[in-house]
Amino acid sequence: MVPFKFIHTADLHLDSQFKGISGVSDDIRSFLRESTFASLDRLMQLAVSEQVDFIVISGDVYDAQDSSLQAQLRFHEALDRFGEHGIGVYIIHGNHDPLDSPRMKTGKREHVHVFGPEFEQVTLLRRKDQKPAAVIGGISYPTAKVTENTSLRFRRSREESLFHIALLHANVDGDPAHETYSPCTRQDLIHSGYDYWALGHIHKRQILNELPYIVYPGNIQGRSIRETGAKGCYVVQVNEDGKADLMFHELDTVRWFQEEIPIDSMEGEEAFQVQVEDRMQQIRSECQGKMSIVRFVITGRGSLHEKLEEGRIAEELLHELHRKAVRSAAEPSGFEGLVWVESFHVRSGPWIDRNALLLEDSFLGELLRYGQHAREDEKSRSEVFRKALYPLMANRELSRLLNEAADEERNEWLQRAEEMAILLLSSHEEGGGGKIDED
Ligand SMILES: [Mn+2]
Repeated sequence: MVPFKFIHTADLHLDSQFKGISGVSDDIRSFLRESTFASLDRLMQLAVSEQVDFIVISGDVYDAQDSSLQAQLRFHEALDRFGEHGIGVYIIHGNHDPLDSPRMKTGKREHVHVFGPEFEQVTLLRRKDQKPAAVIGGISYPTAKVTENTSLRFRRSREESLFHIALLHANVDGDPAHETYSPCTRQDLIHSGYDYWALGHIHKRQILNELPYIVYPGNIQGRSIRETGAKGCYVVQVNEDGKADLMFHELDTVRWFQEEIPIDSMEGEEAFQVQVEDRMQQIRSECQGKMSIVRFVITGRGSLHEKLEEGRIAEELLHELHRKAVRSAAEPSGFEGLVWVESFHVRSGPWIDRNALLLEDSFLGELLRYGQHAREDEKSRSEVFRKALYPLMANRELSRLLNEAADEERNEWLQRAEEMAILLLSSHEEGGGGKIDED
């Protein structure tokens, strides 16, 4: 087998809108809008510096079916750059950019191959000597919703001795966090006889299997708080024995974080503020040269909870941090090391022994047991929600949003409601109900 090197990337989602983020200045907004393109530029530089033979893109090049003209032009520019360096590009389309959506045409480019809606295979030649190096099989989504297990169509070619790479945009083993398009199992892929499954669709980077390789490289730029951590692609080196070595490379220019701040042993507002600023400093040094966006989740139980619940501390601190961030973004190279606090989520509770309250023969004890049960039992949860949200359901938009909420989110609301009830009721009850003695 001739050794060769390639890049596996997927889910570029060019021109993502970053709709979930508010309060940013125009400068920051345009920096965010530019980030998917900046990651594409870094992908290009990486391909050139690593001297890869080719690159495979496993679907979702564009973010939306009606992708912008800008996204298309920037992608075509990147394709041309790959061509100038003799790097072949192999593309499948996914559920965000199926073949039937506008602007999907890549034009005539010798070095670019876009797979059609039917399974096909191409043999590829190594860049430096044009020796056959690998076979790539792939299928694009003809329309946005592919419910067939298309992985079963992959067959090894007659060029038995070559390394076989499969390009598929699919949900392997039914990841519930993503739409189950092109559903298949790990076993389906292992039995196919292919050496490397270059997958796309799930944005979380993961290697599901090593012999053969079954790989999600994740997206190249996180787009929301659900996509935290480093984002990038894999450089894959295949040696003479057909063994693959994977190396992850970061490509993101904006990185998302979710950080917990426990308040258990926190004395006052200043301690909270110091904790927040320390974390921001840590993130800044971890992400040099990048912008970061962080959501702080306040957890634990402590005396500070009551004030946090009231909202003023976090609101004022957020306002101040945003003011500083906007100011430093306006300076030259101001986005490097910029940390934008997306929000503070209060998930803490008052300084109270909840377990003791749960056992108590009181109204509050009863209420907590009721909440606990609703969180554990699906039937009673929907009953609680049906009754509690009834007045809001007449509003179409509200009822749509409420119905969309996942069980996890509903449980979080219940938990918040309980903490609020503890706060409101315990201060009016005789004896304070389960309050921890201060000593
Ligand atoms: Mn995607």
